[in-house]
Amino acid sequence: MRLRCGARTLDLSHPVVMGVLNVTPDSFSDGGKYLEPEAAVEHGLRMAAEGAAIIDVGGESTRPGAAPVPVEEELRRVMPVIEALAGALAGSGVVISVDTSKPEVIAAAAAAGAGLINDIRALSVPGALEAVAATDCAVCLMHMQGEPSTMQLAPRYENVVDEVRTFLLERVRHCRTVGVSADRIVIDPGFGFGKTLEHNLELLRRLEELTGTGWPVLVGLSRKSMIGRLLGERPADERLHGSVALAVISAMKGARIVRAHDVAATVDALKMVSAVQAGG
Ligand code: 9MG
Repeated sequence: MRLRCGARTLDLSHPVVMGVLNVTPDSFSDGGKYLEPEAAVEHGLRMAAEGAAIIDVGGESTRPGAAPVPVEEELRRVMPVIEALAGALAGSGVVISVDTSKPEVIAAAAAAGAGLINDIRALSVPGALEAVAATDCAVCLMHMQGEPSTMQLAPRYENVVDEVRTFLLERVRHCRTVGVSADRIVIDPGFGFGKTLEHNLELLRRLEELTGTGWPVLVGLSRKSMIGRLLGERPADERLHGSVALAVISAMKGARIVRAHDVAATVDALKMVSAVQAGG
């Protein structure tokens, strides 16, 4: 399984890590830490050295309750970081991803060397689908019920796995209709995005129903509140072991990309999964 990300191609025959780089003042676990471009680039390069295959640069917090950011501000936050990382990581094989829903940011990031568009709104913003189609970037289509500002108020599903899968396959169909080739598409159930703890656990328990579709699956569970709750309301900076455990469970169930804050630990854990899977 290979994912075409602009000039680079990712080998997904074994699970890989996407390192989180939030250039925001208010993300839930690292908000404000990497707001200065120099600090953000240094952290991105550290995650690449630790083995991340993808660095995901985001300029708008997606935590529950987060407010939207104007396009000019999002561009001001992410573009210097993407430009610097694209230069520093040229030839390394590491893919730069941009976590955005805005067509203007998609176009600018792709022109600056990003190879993956990570969209929590699955290209539903007007113009986003066309913006991706005009590039040769890969795209991650994520499921979310509602919007970050309100999504955790009262999430409801009849059958969370069926509804998430149906939604994602429909978004894949839209992508294919505008000419995005199959080797550029990844799907993601969107853990914590308009889902209760029970919904998240059900999605994880039945993850094979998504990985079995044949589309590469990305999961983002790192440091999320479900881990805090399962460990007795642990704060975000004490969720490493829980995060690594869920990364391993996801990869064993076929996830190909694991979005993580703690790259070195997650890379080591996924190497264990690859070793076990290679023998099967
Ligand atoms: C930006 N972001 C935060 N959590 C995420 C998740 O679970 N998946 C993806 N694709 N992006 C996420």
